[in-house]
Amino acid sequence: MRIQIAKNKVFLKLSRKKLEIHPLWLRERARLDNLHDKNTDQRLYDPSELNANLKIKKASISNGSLNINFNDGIKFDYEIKELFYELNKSLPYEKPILWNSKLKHKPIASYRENMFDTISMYDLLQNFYKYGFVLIKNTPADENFLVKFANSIGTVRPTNFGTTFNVRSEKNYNDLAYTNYHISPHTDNPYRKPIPCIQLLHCIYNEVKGGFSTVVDGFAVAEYLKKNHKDLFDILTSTKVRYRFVDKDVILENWGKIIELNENGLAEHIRHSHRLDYVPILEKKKLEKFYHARRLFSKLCASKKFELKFKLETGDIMMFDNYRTLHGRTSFDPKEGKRFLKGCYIDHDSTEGKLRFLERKFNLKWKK
Ligand SMILES: O=C(O)CCC(=O)C(=O)O
Ligand SMILES: [Fe+2]
Repeated sequence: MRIQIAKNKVFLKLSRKKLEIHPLWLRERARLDNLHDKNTDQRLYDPSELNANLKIKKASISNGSLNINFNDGIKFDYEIKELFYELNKSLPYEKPILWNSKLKHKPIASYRENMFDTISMYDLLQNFYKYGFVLIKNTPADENFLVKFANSIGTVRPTNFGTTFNVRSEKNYNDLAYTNYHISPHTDNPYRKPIPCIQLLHCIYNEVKGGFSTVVDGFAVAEYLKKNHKDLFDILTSTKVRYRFVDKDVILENWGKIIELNENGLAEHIRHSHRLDYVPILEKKKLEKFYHARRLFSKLCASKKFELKFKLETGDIMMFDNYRTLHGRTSFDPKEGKRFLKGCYIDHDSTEGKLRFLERKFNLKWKK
């Protein structure tokens, strides 16, 4: 990337193309005190009201900054690196590393008091984005701790299950999570609008013999399907399924694909909850294929190849991306002892916002 100036025009030279930078693009990035609020850095004017024919009167480059003199009297020195930062990366985290049950080292962090604004938290969050989950060991096994932890990253998102929810075997339950049943890999709450992004489960007690936790990289399963069963992959990426939750107080419903792709054809959102999904009525042949695809998807998720199984211990927090990682648990016998997890949700802007904050605080850049 290079900046060139010719006849009061500014050009950005990239490896394969050269483009002229629009004067308005520069002008609306001029952060002068009378144009931007000091506390918030927000604009104090509407850039749509700038003169549409704004011109650059004079441009020069010195010591990594681009100095522009506009014909409306505004002068500004732009730090070139900062001005084009989105060309290098727009997200503060690395690309996902797809994994299966052979994953050698689970992403694990050890909790320390006051770790929230430290490099350890930055590493923890990078791991969360790389693997779609992270285990935090040695946290205080106190029922109120989870909210404190989650709110130190971002903001807890309450649902009709409450600010937090109690995962333990109950007599009166409105979700199978609150039983002792085996629950195969699923994503949580695909019936909500919006669907909770990140789930945290904090182990207070796990005294039973069973009650193992499972996690699966949904993006890895999607990739496997794409490579080996493209027709089945295609049906899961194109059929919208209805998800529904019912209890005595509310009926929640939302539609979506089991594998949702982004504009680059990569999986960006997995929805799978075999206990509350309803595919709409379709041609029998199409349903035949859909059922084949869903059967295989479920089977792969619960297979030795993809499913990671381990036991949460008192004081562990498992934090996972509910748009990527499926989770479940094996059944347990509540007579053997207590099994009690505290759960809550946060959104992706919590983790992303925290990463950007830590990046700014420590002047960090993830290695490409
Ligand atoms: O009991 C568990 O380990 C997980 C239960 C579950 O699926 C949930 O709380 O969302
Ligand atoms: Fe769940």
